Amino acid sequence: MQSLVNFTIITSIALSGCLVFSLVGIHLFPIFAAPIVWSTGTDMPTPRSEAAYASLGTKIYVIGGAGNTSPGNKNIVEAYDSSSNKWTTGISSLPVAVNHAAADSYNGKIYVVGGYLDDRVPTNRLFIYDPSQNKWSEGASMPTTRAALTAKFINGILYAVGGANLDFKKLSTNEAYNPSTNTWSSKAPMPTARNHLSSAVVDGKLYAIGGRTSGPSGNLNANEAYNPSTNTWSSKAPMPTARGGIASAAINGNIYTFGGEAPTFVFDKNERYDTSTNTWSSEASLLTARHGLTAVAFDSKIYVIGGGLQAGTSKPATGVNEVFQTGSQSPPPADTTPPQISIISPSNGSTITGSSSSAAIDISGTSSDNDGGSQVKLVELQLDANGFSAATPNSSEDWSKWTGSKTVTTAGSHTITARATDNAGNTKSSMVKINVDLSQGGTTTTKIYSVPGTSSYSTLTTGDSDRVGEVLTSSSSLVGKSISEITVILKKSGSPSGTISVVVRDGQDDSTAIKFGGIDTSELATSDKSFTLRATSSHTFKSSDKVLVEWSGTGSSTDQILVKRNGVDAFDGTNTYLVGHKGTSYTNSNSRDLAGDWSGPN
Ligand SMILES: [Ca+2]
Ligand SMILES: [Ca+2]
Repeated sequence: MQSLVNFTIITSIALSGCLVFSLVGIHLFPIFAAPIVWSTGTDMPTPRSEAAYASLGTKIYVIGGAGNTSPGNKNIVEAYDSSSNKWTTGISSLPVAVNHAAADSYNGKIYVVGGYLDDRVPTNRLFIYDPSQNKWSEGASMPTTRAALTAKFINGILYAVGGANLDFKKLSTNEAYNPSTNTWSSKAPMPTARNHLSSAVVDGKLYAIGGRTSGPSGNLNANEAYNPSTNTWSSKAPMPTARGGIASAAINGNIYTFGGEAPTFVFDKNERYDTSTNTWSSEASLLTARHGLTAVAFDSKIYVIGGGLQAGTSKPATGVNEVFQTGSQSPPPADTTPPQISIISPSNGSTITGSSSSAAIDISGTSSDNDGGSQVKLVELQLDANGFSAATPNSSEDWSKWTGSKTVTTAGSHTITARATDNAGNTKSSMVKINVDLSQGGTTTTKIYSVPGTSSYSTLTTGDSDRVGEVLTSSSSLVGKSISEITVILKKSGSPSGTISVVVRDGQDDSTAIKFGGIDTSELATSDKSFTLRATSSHTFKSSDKVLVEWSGTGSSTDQILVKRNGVDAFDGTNTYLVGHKGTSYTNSNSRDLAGDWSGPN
């Protein structure tokens, strides 16, 4: 290859520290503080674009794709061995010819999902290659038929994200395949619907980068991270150059994103995203501009193979194998330092007063990792020797402050332990001892409100409602009375997490006037359960005050807290009635009341 000869010269000059233009006048190689260079490996035997690809052992499998000079699909599979710089042929062909499919490997096998069959008809089929037998088998089909998607394994589950349907429409679909059960399930959709995107996995999260809305004129710079452990997405710094038809590979927490397709040209871009600093930088461009390419990292090198040389699938494809050396960037030192964790409340040695049967302990604290560390991944709470359950972060992935709740049902001394874990797996615990007094309970309060409830519920869930309770008008019999203890009846649906708060909000400014306590969602069942919470002080009701059960949701509308109510007006006529909260406003339901009992001090 002509360009290969030229390139060897450029590299050697670049290493000597001069700013150099390519002898063929195409490439400009800026000088980095440390040299980062491209070299070439053995070309792929069958030039192809829009192939699926996955690494397994020391090999890169390039699977199917579009052929050299026509959009006709291929079912050929070729594997490049990075340790010998040789291609293996004679691999069993994919059962169907497909392009724009996605692939990843797990447990010694390669999984290929979706893609376009002939005539641009998308498929939902899942094929599994076992190299030990050189055989393909078929798994359960993906629920949503699509092509130009991306798919990656995290902790043994394949997440298939985005893509295009039969009408070339962009998709936000996120579906997960479990090889051990051969079943698919639906996951939180990607915030920015797109196809022709790329992805890479860092620290157990899938980063979905770039893509487009439909054709190359709709290129996107979106960068969104999916955390399977919380089934939530978070927005990250956008890619500098909006591109689709790209490929990404990760090394040492950096994701390199190569190539892409514009309406009339193809990109040679190489942009690096540093997941630890949430910043992008420009890196040395591809030797050969292309789209629909493959990129796989081994050690400190990324192998960027094949692709289309011009915009459009029916244009010439290449088998070039260009190798990007990232070795000059020394890997960050491994994080072996445990994070810090502190319990702010309750304080060590404090006494907490409960009802006759239980006391709800609100717990809050702080956490941080060492400078340059891998950052806190999770804070968990434990009561005595019971199991740990996750606390609630300040905001998504921000554990600098956290809250949680535990319910104690026996008087006396109890231990609360908070444990922080960083992304490198280091842990640190902190504990406080508290004394729980249940002797005050049940004897010093008077019931001021009692509604039995029927089989009727208000739902707390993401995007629907985050508070439900009872509002008092100026004519309510409760105005002027005091409340210090409340019983609410709750059940759950789906997998809610975090803490439910029970409070009174001030009728004038909506601030929290009194908090009775928190209920850890792990204590809920799918059938009714009563929770009695007692505040350490009391609140005297004023007109428009609201007694509320509050929960902020998980991000998935299928995770729900169901708050029991009476289906008809059971207490104090329409002077006291059920209220919901959505967005920033309350909605009234004056023919119903909240189920439960309220008591105040004598
Ligand atoms: Ca650390
Ligand atoms: Ca009422």
